[in-house]
Amino acid sequence: MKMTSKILTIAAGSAIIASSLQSCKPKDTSNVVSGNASVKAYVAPGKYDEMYNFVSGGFSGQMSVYGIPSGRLFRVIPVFSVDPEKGWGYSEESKPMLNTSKGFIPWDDLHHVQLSKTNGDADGRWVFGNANNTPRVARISLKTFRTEEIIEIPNSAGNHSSPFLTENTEYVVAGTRFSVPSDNANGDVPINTYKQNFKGYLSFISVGKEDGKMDIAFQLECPGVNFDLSRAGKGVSHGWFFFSCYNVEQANTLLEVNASQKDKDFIMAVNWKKAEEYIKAGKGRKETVKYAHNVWDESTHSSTSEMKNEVTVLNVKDFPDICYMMPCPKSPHGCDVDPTGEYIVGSGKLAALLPVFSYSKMLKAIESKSFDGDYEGLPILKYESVLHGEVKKPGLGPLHTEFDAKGNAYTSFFVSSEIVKWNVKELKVIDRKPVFYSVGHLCVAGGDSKNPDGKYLVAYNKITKDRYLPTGPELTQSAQLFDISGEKMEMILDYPTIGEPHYAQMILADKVKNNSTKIFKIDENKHPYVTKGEKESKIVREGNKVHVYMTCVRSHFAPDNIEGIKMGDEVYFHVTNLEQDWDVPHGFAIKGDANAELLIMPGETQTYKWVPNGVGIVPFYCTDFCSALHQEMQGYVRVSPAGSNVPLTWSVGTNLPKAEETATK
Ligand code: RUQ
Ligand code: CUA
Repeated sequence: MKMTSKILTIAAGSAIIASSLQSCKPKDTSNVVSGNASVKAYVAPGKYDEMYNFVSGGFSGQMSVYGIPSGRLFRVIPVFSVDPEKGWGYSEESKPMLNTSKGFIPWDDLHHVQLSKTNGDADGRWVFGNANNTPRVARISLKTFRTEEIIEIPNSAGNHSSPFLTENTEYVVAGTRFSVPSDNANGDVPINTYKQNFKGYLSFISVGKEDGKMDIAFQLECPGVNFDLSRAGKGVSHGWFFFSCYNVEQANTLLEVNASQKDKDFIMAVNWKKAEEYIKAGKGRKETVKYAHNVWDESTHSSTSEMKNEVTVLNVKDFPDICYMMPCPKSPHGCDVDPTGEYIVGSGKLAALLPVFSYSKMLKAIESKSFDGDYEGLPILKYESVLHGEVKKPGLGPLHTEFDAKGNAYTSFFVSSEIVKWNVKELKVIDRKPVFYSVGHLCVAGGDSKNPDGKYLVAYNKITKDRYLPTGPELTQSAQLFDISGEKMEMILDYPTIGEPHYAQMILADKVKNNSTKIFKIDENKHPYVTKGEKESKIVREGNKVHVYMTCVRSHFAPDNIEGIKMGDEVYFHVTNLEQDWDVPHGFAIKGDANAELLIMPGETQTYKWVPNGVGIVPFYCTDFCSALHQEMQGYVRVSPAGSNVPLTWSVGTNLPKAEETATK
């Protein structure tokens, strides 16, 4: 009886919290884009956009590429989820990219993107993305707009706090959302032993200067909190990282109530340069773990997956000068650092103010040991001694903040559905604009860098009820574009998005567009099954494995008639696209097969694995409209019963000898 009433009290409490977290819908939805403001978002047909916008797809697991200011969608880049449209996860070459320590995983949840940086500014080389479900980080090339590398993260569960980059892309950093027992500990423990057994790990993934190759340099073992979001220090604070932490109560059930007990949670300041020194001095311990490292190689047009089994861990409790806790009001979510690196903004979802911390005050507080006890051995800095100041009554439900180059900050407010512009030094609100509705992240051009481009801001809204034509029970999410070049923000465009965009980043198109790959040179194709000319096309049988060395060019495949395939065979179509012209992919698909198409770029070889599922004639065709004679781009395979003696023959342009024999009989 007692138990029930306790549960009821908790449930009632959570209902109150939940209802106060519902967003309120602004009243005026009609006059959003006023006058001729939308002219500013107009990019005439045939003209290029000023910016590339890389947008996370949330539960789609992919990343999309938009033009700004037009809001035009250019491409969806498959990252963590299979994509039948592009054969990602279906071609033999791409399957290893989705391999993990638990085998092939076809899906994930991509929340955050971050562009690679040099000297604190986006350099246009790569964009990184996180897998929130099965912890992984991906690196995407901005030459090919393809995922080039995926690394799994051990000792983690729910990689939400990721990927965050240091000023020169020295590291991509990832914090675990769920604390869990470490991978090599006995995980078969009661869940209510959380406080003894569960740990929170931060992973520092090094990035190759030239090739971008990732490797887990070290991990920090921290108290069992939930890491939420983070930014690296920059400029003066380069060498530090700032992570928002919630659930410092270390609750393991009904977190919406139990992780909101304390008046303040923490922002954890991490001196990663110090941690690096300890690692170099051999202070880390080696731990046996298992994680996949998958790399795409553009010279072979294939990927490999390697299983790794060791990681170096530093327990921060043993090194008390690495981590310091800064108290931050009520469940901080966003944790953002201004362009100078001096100010750190914490956004407490349940707080009625925005605290701004000062890096130089933090250093002084550390030096003078201005501590307020400790959290599991980590010094807690006094709130007042690290605080620059508070923005009072900024709005309800602050989530994320980005910056312009004029000393202003822009914060998204989920509950009050608005973007608020305020001055970082003076902590004064300058402007506020409603968004429709319930904004999550926002993105200012270069807004997390040392030299923001300013000019544009995009709000990513979770709810669009009554804003667009209804599409059944699920409605699209939206992006709303603002011109922020003036004192007041002006909404200039509103458009639907795909997936569930969380975060996005923008980069000047000029930093990317001229490096974009147009074709792959066929002479440089090192795929083991490449066919460099139509005359070289052939079929090789090795037992029940049949390798078809096939070419395609407008508008035929070679060979396009194949006989002698038998039930029980495993057929590999290695299709080389001989085109050397920009934007002439060919597709390849087979009737009645449980596979997706291949989409083969000019100069590339991709492999389709086919296990015939019936005797008879099976057609295949090109799926990408490649010429006026695209519809003619097709062929046949004859499948005979197992053990039959139909010889293996192939041809293009002539009839198979066998067929002629039969005809003259
Ligand atoms: S989160 S809406 Cu997954 Cu980046 Cu804040
Ligand atoms: Cu090739 Cu259509």
